[in-house]
Amino acid sequence: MNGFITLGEFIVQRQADFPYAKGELSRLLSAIRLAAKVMNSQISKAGLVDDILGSAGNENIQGEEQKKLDVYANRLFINALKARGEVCGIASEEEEQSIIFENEAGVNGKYIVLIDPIDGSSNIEVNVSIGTVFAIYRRLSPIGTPAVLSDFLQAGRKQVAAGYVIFGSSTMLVFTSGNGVNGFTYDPGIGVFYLSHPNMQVPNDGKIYSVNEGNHAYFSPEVKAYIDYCKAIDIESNRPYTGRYIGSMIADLHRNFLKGGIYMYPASSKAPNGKLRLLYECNPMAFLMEQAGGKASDGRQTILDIVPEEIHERTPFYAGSSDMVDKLEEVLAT
Ligand code: P6P
Repeated sequence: MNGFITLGEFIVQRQADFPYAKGELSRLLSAIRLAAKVMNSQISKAGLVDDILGSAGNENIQGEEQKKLDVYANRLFINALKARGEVCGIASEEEEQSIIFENEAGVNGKYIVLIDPIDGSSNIEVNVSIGTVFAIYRRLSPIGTPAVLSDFLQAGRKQVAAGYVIFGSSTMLVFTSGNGVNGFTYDPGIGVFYLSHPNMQVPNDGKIYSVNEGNHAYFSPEVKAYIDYCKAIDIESNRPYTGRYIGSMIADLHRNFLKGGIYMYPASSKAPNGKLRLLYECNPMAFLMEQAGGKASDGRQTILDIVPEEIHERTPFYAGSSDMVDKLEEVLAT
């Protein structure tokens, strides 16, 4: 373990890394840390507590069945962030409209948070890793006024921090504030996140590709060509690659951070803009990827340069080892 540095100590030590922050950003991250601990406690006994398993009986804005865990996690993270008073507004996958905090602390909050409270929530029923993804921006509108839509629709390049919590064989919080990526593993016996993966770097190349091949018939010829490339025999370029698709983006991407590889959720005739949401899934993961030496693309351009037009917009998404994303873009351009 790297010298038993806790997440809290790390934030204090690296306070200077947080642009313009005089402790606000660290208080924001501590709210996420607290919510992650509560989530860990609930998820680790999911089979025993029936108030977080199964359907919530309604659909979210995406038209997807909302799980009880989605609803639980959404309220938990929103309440934890609101209580810290640094946030003027939150956009969540589970909320049709963005949430604007109009109390005194809210209108004076300097930060906007976009969050997918639980990505891959249906996996909890089969004990597969799930996770939370968040992106943090400084507001554009004047402090002292309620946040407005343009505060939320900033390009990913403007993020001041981003991260994810993966609830897997262990619970980890991985985040960046623009100075590299660091991973912290949770010790539930002590209730502390310890620095376990300092300065995470994505291998430039890899042997693993992740895509739902059940959608193959709906992919474009170019996407099919890249998948065929991954499966073709070529000893010199280490192919065929290994196929791994967990059905949980965070778990697939976490593996890419550590072992290299490419995760793909392409556009298809079924999903012309892909499935994943730009603001609170793709942008934070793209920021982390680039900070760790990887790449994230929509197939033509880097994800972080896309200027959003609406909160819940989707984008095709390819992320992982830079050489693999480069090759994908080359094949898609043919
Ligand atoms: P499909 C989970 O719903 C998610 O957003 C990602 O975590 C995951 O990679 C993908 O969708 C799975 O979608 O269509 O392959 O089942």
